[in-house]
Amino acid sequence: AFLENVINNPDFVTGDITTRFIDTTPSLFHFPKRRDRATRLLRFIADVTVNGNPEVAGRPKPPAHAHKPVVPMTLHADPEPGTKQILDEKGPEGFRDWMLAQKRVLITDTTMRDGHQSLLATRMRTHDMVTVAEAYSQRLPQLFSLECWGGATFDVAMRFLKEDPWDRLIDLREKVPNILLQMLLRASNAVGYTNYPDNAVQYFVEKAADAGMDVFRVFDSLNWADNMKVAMDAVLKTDRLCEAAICYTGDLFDKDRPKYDLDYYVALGRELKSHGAHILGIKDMAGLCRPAQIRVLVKALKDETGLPIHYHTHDTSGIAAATVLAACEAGADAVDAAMDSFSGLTSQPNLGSIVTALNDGDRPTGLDPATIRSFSDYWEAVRVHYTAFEPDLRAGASEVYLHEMPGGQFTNLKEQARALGLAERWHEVARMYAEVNKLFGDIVKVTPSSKVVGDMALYMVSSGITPEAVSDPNTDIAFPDSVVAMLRGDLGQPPGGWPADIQKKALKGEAPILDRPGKHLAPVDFAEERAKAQKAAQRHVGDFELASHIMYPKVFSDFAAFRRDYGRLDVLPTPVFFYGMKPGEEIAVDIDRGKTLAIRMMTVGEADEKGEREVFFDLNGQPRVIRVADKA
Ligand code: 3PY
Ligand code: ZN
Repeated sequence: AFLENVINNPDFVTGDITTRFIDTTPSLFHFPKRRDRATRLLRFIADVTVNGNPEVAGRPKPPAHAHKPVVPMTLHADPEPGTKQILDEKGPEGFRDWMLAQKRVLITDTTMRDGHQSLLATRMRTHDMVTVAEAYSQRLPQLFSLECWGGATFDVAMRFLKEDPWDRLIDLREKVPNILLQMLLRASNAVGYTNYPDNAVQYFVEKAADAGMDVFRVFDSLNWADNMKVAMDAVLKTDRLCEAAICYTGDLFDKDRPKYDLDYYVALGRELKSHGAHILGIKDMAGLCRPAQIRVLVKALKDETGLPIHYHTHDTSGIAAATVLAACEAGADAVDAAMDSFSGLTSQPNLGSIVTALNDGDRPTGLDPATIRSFSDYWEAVRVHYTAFEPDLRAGASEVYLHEMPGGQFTNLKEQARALGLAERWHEVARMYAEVNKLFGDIVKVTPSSKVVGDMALYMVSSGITPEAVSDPNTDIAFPDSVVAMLRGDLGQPPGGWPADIQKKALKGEAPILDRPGKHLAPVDFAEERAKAQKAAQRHVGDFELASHIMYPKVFSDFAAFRRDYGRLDVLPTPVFFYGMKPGEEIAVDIDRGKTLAIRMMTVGEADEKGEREVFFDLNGQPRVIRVADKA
């Protein structure tokens, strides 16, 4: 088929080809499909129905009352113009000034990114987001932004949800043309866990902007502004909004920890402004900032930089909403919250309640609490379908002030501890996490530095290693690889550098790097990488997918293979994706604009002598039979 395509291609026929012919002519790879989309989808449904989805194996099931989430009513009128139009009209600097001129507090809804990342192990599927997206554009055009992309969502989408994160962004953009879309970008770590070459970071940012991203919240896991510059410059080139975030750690007022005092944050804020930030984010990823601290911090950063301030926190402590309200009183321009049913605990504080409280004061948000509730009801019904990923967490905990774990890491680490047989010793792990932070010289802990601290804490608790043993130059320690890499300087430099003694011990004579890790990484050769990606995927790979391959080559090729077998799975309702269908159940699946499949599951046959079962469907009124191997 490939040769046939080549021979019949008009450019080939006329001789108008270059050596880049294959790269630039994706249609060569459009072979007559062996299986049509409907069949591939039926194969997936049949397989999950017979064998289950390994992602939820052995996990709690949704309760019987789980039902289809009801999308808040919309009129399908043209949506009102919102923040997206203001950015398009005024450009990023004009937008910055517009933000500063607003009296109202601007609200970011984090439900589609940090909300589920922090509560449901990042498992929310594109289907549940895109289904409600148009309603957002119609009913909530007053929102500042939807945080809906980046952070851990990028790899989890491919790895576990078998969907393309770029499809998510492109579809949300199409359905929400009026509200800013926001992402979390880990500076040189992009959406990964390690530094990437500079041109890989630049490419990623450029593609995200092409796909519709508006606000890039850029942070560095050690608050190292030098290491944020590459990503920030890339954002500035796109003419979208560069929100440079300062990660908040420790306690602004603790005289015994003077490293992270007000002068530190103000100096960092100034530096980020000098790098071109349009907005200054305060990224309180563990939710450590209390009302007294935030008042001082917001005021100082605003006075000293003149930039709009956007405050982000987590409710692990149980009192984050108080801090958000204090931030607003102190002059924060925008704040983050999660829809009520995705709020609290390690997620963001409650959007509906914060809006209601702010509307009592002199900076009302312009948002209507009743409308918010109808969206929260939708998300509440969505959440029930993800029962398998609900954390074992019932109450806020002031213990967060001791361990300082980010909200997005907390349940993850707890799960890892359980897997190591340390479930009963969780509080010990939490205390050890604090000890490891001290051993590393008191650092900012946020992806990926937080993961390194977690690795070390788990290693020490599970192997019975004390902090004293780690410090003792005469006791040999088998440091986890991630720890060695971080102390070598692979993630960059913390303020004041790494403590020399532990660094020396971990590196065993190897010389650390002291400058930007990106300087030591060879630039990506895009043509070469595209060829590799195409080989792995066995088809043409476009620019978005190339960016996925550059971030996560193995995850991408596994995903591409899955996609080859089953097609786009984000079209399926969540219960079907995780649990398959029951006999008699019928679903309508939109596989394309105006193309809907009516799928009814009829019955599942007995396993034959080869261990295969026939699964009977009715597809748009026609009987279809799919054979699947029963793996039980
Ligand atoms: C991430 O990097 O994914 C985070 O949420 C950090 O807070
Ligand atoms: Zn967060």
